[in-house]
Amino acid sequence: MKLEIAPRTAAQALVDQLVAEGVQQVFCVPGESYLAVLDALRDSGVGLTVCRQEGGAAMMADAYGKATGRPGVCFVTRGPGATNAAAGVHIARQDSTPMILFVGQVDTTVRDREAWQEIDCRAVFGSMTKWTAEIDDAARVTEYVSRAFHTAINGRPGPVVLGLPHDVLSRPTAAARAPRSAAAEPAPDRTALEALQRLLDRAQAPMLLVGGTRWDDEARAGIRTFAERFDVPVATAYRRLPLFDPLHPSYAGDLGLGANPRLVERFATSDLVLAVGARLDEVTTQSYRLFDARTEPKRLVHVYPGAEELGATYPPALAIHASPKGFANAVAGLQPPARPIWRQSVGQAHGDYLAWSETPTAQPGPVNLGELVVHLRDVLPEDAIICNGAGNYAAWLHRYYRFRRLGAHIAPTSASMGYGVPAAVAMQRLYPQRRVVSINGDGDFLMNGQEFATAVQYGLPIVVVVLDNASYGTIRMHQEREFPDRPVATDLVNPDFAAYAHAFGGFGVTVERTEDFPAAFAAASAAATPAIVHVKYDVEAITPSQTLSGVRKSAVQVR
Ligand SMILES: Cc1ncc(C[n+]2csc(CCOP(=O)(O)OP(=O)(O)O)c2C)c(N)n1
Repeated sequence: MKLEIAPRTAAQALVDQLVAEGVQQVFCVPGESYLAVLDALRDSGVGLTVCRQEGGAAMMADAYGKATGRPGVCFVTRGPGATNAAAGVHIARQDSTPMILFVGQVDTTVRDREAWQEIDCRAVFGSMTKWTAEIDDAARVTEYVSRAFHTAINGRPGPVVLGLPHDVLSRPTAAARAPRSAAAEPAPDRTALEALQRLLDRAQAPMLLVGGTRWDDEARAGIRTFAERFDVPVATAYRRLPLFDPLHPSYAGDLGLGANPRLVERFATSDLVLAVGARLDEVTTQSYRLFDARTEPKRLVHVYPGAEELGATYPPALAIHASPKGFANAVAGLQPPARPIWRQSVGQAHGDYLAWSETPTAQPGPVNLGELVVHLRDVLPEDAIICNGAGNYAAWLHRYYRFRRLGAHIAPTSASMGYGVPAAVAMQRLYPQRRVVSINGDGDFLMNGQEFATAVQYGLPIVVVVLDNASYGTIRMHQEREFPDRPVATDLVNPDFAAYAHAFGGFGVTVERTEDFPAAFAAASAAATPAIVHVKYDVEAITPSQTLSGVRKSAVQVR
């Protein structure tokens, strides 16, 4: 008997392919341009989070991609929706996050007339994505969606944008489901492993640097074993802290903004840097000063899953095209020297890290952000997820918090403000049982604070900490360095953030002294609703190691 299969529309085929790809949750702001997809999503079983601004929706998709390693999916309408979403696409690009942004587009019949809200997706997103296209033929919808998934997850992961012309979405299609995509795991070949063994045999002071995406527990454990067998100190790249357990005796710290000078010095004197998965971005390389591109590449081994990135920042002594997992499995066959001469440096490196991160520095004013972070470190469970955006406040978090599990920290390496609230919403949607904490500056928070309404709508008990110094503090710091005593455009007059939480239907509390934070945080955590802890602190406390007036004074002295 021949089975009659009712023809699906292109929109239904698209959603069916999302199901085939195992998508659990998509993020959107609705638009009349893609109603057929929304209708198909309604009964699909795929979770749907409706957001208040497309920038927030796209950041949620990025956070989903960071946490799961599978593409975060976001749907927005054309012109104004797509341009709002661009903020999240740029993050996914810089952060190597797999993500797919679907843009409801004008009818194919009116295209290129600059029809209402029409946007040229290829021109607008071309430089930010791995691939941008439009699906003009209903018969090929599955092919396009499947390719989008393969492109987003393979090599160096990143964002894909697919335009969905309105008229195509309602057309019938016979397109069959494609199999679920899986990323290829490139592994080093024998020649590369032999060359690496020779370099390790000759090394006097090797260092391991881990970063980038495409990590899972297996790859992380494999690299930990390698570090233990070779007794190599391990550092994490900027905002990739959870890639290595900070309390493991091989951990040496992170190469972020305001990195431990002793760690930077350790890299400067290392004769073999094995960078695994890290793109060697500007922050991690300490403004490209970690290596001298002309003289020092002989000490760099760059291991990266995307072949096109090898040699892109520095010409390495040895380039290995491998994913973290492919590399971690292969190096199990390498032999450490019988008695590595660098052994004692591991203990020193970990000691330097502990000394740097254990006890907060003294701060001006009644609130010490370091003490707040240490409190969170003490009370939060290991599987808590911390989300944040950008601002100097994050320096305390990076330095004093201890991210002990993969995925425990979700934050943009592109240092885009406004990320902490949407990311927390996405994480709590994905992991209802885990504690999710969003840490924000005051400027940072209001860039996407509207997504607090999304948290209320879905009953997500996220705890949002707003660190309010009434300033775009980071920029004020740079101002004092470059134009001392001439602040401009950096003072902020803020709302009462606790009242903001109440107005949205959440819980809110204000803190003005370090000693009041534990009770306020506990009350916020106990609330059945999303909560905001509004912390007011002195802008003088501008970094863990410098005051604002100290920055100004040094700048004046230099002049
Ligand atoms: C979307 C975006 N816009 C602008 C910037 C530039 N920028 C970096 S930090 C910063 C100020 C952050 O202020 P706040 O959130 O209050 O944190 P603070 O620096 O005071 O700790 C700005 C404007 C950015 N990184 N991202």
